[in-house]
This record gives sequence, C-alpha cells and structure tokens, in this order.
Amino acid sequence: MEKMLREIRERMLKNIEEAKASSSLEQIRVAALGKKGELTGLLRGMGKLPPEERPKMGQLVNDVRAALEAKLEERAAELAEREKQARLAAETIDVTLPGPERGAGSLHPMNIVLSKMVDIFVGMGYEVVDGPEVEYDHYNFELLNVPKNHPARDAQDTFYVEDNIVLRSQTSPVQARVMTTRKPPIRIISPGRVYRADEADATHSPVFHQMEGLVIDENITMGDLKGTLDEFARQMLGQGIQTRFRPSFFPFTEPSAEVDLTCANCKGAGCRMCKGTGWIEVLGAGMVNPKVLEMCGIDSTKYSGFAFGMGVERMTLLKYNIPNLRYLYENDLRFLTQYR
Ligand code: 2U9
Repeated sequence: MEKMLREIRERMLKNIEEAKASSSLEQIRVAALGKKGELTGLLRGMGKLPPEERPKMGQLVNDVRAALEAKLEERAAELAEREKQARLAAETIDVTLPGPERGAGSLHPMNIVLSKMVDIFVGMGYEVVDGPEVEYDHYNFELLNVPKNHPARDAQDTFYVEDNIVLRSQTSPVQARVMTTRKPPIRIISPGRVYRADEADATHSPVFHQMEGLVIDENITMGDLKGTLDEFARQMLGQGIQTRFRPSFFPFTEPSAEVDLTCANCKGAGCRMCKGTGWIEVLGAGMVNPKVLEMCGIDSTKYSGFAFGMGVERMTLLKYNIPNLRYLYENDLRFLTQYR
C-alpha cells in the first residue's frame, strides 16, 4: 500500500507539473482527491489493514493529500497568471486609433438671428434684461394700459394660470418691471419667449420669441425712434434697407406705428414675398404712452420714451427666406445645419 501511495504521489505530481490549463488541473484534482479519486479509494481500503498499521497509513495518505493539494495550488496560481497574461496580450487596445467621429454642431438659425439682433442693440448701448415667463396680470396688462375689458385679455388670446396670473403674451412686462424699479435714463432690450393662444400654422405658434426695446430719458422723440430702427434695419438686413412708419394703435404707445422694411428679396421693386408692395411689415413701435410712464412711477412731464417690438421667428424667416415657421420647430438637422 505504501508503494501504491508513493506511485500515486509521483504520478499525480508529474501530471500537475505538466498540466497546461486550469481546467486540466481540476480534472487531476478530481481523479486524485475527488469522491471517486484514487487517494479516496485507498483511504476506504484501509479498513482491511491490521489495526496497528492504520494510524501510520492514515498519516501517509494525509501527507500525500497535503502534498498534492499544495502542488495543485501552486500550479493553479502559475497557470492563472499565465492565462491572464495571454488574455491581456490578446486584448491589447490601440489607444492611437481614432475615436467615433463627432460632427461640429451649429447654431439654430433663430439663435443666429437673435444674437445678431442683440449685438446690434448692445452696440448702441442697450442693456439686455430678463424676466419671468409666468407673470402677474398687473405687469402683463395693467401697467401697459391694457384695460380690464380689452380683447387681448380674453382667455381666447392669453393663457391663464390663475385669475391674475398669465403666461406673458409679450416681453413688455419685463420693461414695466424695470420702469417701476429704476430711474431714467433707461435703455434696455428684452428678448424672450412669449405665449399666445394661437392655432399653429405657417406664421403662428402658441409659443414664440420676441425682442422688445425701451428707451426713456429727457427729450426722447419719434426722430430717435426712427433713427434707431433705421440703423437696426441696415445692420440686420443690409445697407439699402429703409423703414416706413404707418400709423397704428397700441394701448402702451401713443402715437403708435407699424413699421415696414424694404423687401430684402426684391429691394423694393415688388415681388411675391411682399405681395408686390416692395415693403414687409416687421415691427411695431411708438412713443411710450404717458399714462404708462405715470403708472410705473415716471414723471411724464420730465421724461419721454420710445418702445418697439418684433418677432424673432418672423425676422428669421425674412433673413433666410424660409417659407414656413414649422421648419424652425421641427429640428430636422438637414434643415438646421444649413445656417452658420
Ligand atoms: C413698455 C411700454 C411699451 C413694446 C411694443 C410693439 C409695439 C409691437 C409686436 C411686434 C410683433 C409684438 O412680436 S410681435 O407680435 N410688438 O408691435 N411692442 S411697442 O412697447 C412697450 C413695451 C414696454 C413698458
């Protein structure tokens, strides 16, 4: 039996030494030490030995088991390390390969146009101001001289949040807030999102963008307004562009005007875009109604001012000759990436 043990020991140690993979080590372990393994078989057969020999043989079997287990563990570690190195070699990553291509983005055409609009007025010394889109009736209507029974206040035209709170229908409440908190001179523009209960079509959207301007100081006249808008139109659409003021009415300005610009498409000759008139309506403007000045706490005998408003979407359609508002909202990159 001792001889058999020695033979098993030598053979298994050799097998372990020669094993080429972790998986073959496991097979060797099962063949030697498993339930049906050779060593386990020998241990079972010990019952047949004379009792005085059993402790010695038991000790021997345990020594062989310990030797095999130690060798298995040592070899397993060697093989695991070798297998890891092989895996790492196979997995080598070439960090110099180019990554996935990310195309350069482009600005939305409306942002291009709005930036240009803002730049022009900032260049004339205006300050950009911001304000809430959810606004009190007081700032959106009351201070702007839009009386309680005015149709603009109708729920059909304005989105109501509560009885006295609306989604602002213009950016004018921003200017009204500035007028109630600051003293003239005031020279501000207020670009931003506004809301009107309009059905969406080629020229309307319930959410759109405006830029309004307000100047208040001593001796501000309609001439200042006209000069300002002339300069703006030329910087925005080209040196040949002229303005034309037509009398109009807004509750917050008096007198008020609708302002046309020379049709940039036909240079005023008359075409389909301007319906043959040579002019395109782009802005509303006027002298700030003295009633509005007074309601906002500004002395209308000392100060006067002008105000104007325009749609950013409308200016974008004009500038780029885009036929339908929905192109601006659909986010089709084939369309959007054409504008730089
Ligand atoms: C205060 C006083 C007066 C702002 C003005 C307009 C004329 C106007 C429209 C143009 C196209 C809005 O986007 S649009 O639909 N705007 O016609 N807006 S004067 O007047 C003000 C603003 C604030 C305190």
